Amino acid sequence: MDSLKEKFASKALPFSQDVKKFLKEHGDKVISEVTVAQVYGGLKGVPGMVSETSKLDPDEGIRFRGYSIPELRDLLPKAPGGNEPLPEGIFYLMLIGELPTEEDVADVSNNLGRRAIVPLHVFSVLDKLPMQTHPMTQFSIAIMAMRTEGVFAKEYRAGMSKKDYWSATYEDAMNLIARLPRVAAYIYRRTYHDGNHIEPDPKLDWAANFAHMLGYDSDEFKRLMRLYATIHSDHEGGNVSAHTNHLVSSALSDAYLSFSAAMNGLAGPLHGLANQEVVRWILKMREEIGTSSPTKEQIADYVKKTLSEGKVIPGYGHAVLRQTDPRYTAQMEFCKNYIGDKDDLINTVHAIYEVVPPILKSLGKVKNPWPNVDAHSGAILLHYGLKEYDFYTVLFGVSRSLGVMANMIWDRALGLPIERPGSTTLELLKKKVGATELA
Ligand code: CMX
Repeated sequence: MDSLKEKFASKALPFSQDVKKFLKEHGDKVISEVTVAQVYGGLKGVPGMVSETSKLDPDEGIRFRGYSIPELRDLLPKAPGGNEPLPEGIFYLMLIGELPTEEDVADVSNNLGRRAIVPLHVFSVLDKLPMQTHPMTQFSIAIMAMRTEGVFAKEYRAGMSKKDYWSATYEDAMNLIARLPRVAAYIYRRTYHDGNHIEPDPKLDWAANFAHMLGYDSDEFKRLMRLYATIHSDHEGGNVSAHTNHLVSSALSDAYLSFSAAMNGLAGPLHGLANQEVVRWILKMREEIGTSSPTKEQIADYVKKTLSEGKVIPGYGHAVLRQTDPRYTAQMEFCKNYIGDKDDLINTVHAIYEVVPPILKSLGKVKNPWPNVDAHSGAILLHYGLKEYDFYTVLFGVSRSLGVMANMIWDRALGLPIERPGSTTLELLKKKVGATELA
């Protein structure tokens, strides 16, 4: 057993006993009520699952095991000479529940490095797909193609005991996290660089190696990828990608089946695809207005036009957050440190931040007029030359694997059952609230 797995086992056993005891003593206590509007409104605010890796506060934003993003940028180990956290560190924190030391992070990095070989048939599958296949579709298919290596499915078939589910899931989760950067980089190079692929460099950390395989070898881009993966890794349990993984895996579907499903959810424009939509929207605005530096007045007019066409402003709003997303702020700070005010597109992103919230507020229905993570990420990628915005959600997906896989290992260790919420009908709801006269 590798040392990370051993450490997890030493944490998971007492924790699951704690959960059992808590459930026995308090399992019948009521913690929430559900309104009719919530039943029709995507169950927002209804606690329906447990996720220990991170918790989202509407005003303060995300905390990973209790630590905010600014705290983690300070506390998590960095690569030599770098000043952004290594994503291996946030994975360790989410999985083990403690801040890692430099050695812990090096151990995770080496562990992933040992597992990083992608079976050749995955590349053959990708090579068969039409070039116009969206990168997220390619990504989801490639994850499914990797399932031939699945440990959980093989051991389940061989009669694995329930108590070993977490162990087989750990193996699949780690293999998946290790291999996703190579698969994603392969998709990028085949789609946009004539199949001119770049071999991994085993001396690099997980995010830097990803940057390298994509073809972006500057220190700054490697730093960006470390920050990007860290801030995109998790956003508590109920967002579409995390929840999809949790739901699908509750049927004992393995990490490949569950994560591929999660990526199909991430590929929706109201979730992860918003990062490509933001850049598409800004480029279209620049084209229509005829300038690369639109004024605030021009931006305001374009925002109003977008709304009048019955569309949303991508990158703004959130189902839980009610303030500026700290993941947006972290990227703004990255720009301040490394890019300054010389990039027109990034300046426009910051101008949009001043223009959009008052307009969205004035509509009177938007619960959160502030920017989310996706409002910023694409512009920085474009600054470094990664201009193929259809690929951006794949970067989000690779990063998101850290959080959802940590959760999946925990779900198996806790032996969580199949998920099966109740559904209802309008007629039953009317009866329940005494509104039969409306029938
Ligand atoms: N632009 C225009 N209208 C918006 C809006 C926006 N950015 N955000 C919300 N609204 C509208 C909704 O469409 C809804 O309108 P209707 O009542 O006419 O249907 C109304 O305001 C109320 O919505 P809400 O309760 O404030 O928001 P939801 O929780 O339903 O949806 C989200 C949240 C993120 C889907 C929504 O804000 C949105 O569509 N934003 C733009 C897309 C985006 O940036 N998504 C990325 C989110 C982060 C991520 O997951 O990566």
